[in-house]
Amino acid sequence: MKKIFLSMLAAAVMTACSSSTEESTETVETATAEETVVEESTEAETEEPAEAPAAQEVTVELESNDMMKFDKSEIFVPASSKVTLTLTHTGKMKKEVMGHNFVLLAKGTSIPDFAAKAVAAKDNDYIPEGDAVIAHTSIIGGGESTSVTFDAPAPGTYQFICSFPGHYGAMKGEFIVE
Ligand SMILES: [Cu+2]
Repeated sequence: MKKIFLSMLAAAVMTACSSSTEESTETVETATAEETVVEESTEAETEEPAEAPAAQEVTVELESNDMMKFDKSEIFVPASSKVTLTLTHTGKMKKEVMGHNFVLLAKGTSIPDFAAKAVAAKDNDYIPEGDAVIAHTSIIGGGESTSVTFDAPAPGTYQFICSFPGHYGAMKGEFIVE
């Protein structure tokens, strides 16, 4: 059974990499050792034809829920990287009631002051005007997800919150660029 699955994987890899038979063979050999390697190799090889990006691209998955919680209190990214953060709301409640966003605050921003201004910015996804925000997503409700891509700020420790009214006390964490 496992052999059949691996051959199917191998076939998929061969199809994906029809440009190079040698590379495909290598990937298949690795696959017998560890199946997860196959996925990574396939991704890496399908991305090869594209131009090499100047900045390292990293993806961050952040979950939120009906319990008013993020699933991470610390997020680490490398310096000078391009970050794509995907926020998912795993709950069921509507965004008007239990909406969440991800807001990365500039250094030196007072969270309570920012949150107080955010309450008045409902029409702008609870993002008040000004330069206190490095990046943010829109507000989402249960079952939804949203992404934002931004350049990592200078190395250091930053704070992120959900700026939905009343949420920042429970929904906050550190965003660390290293
Ligand atoms: Cu929230």
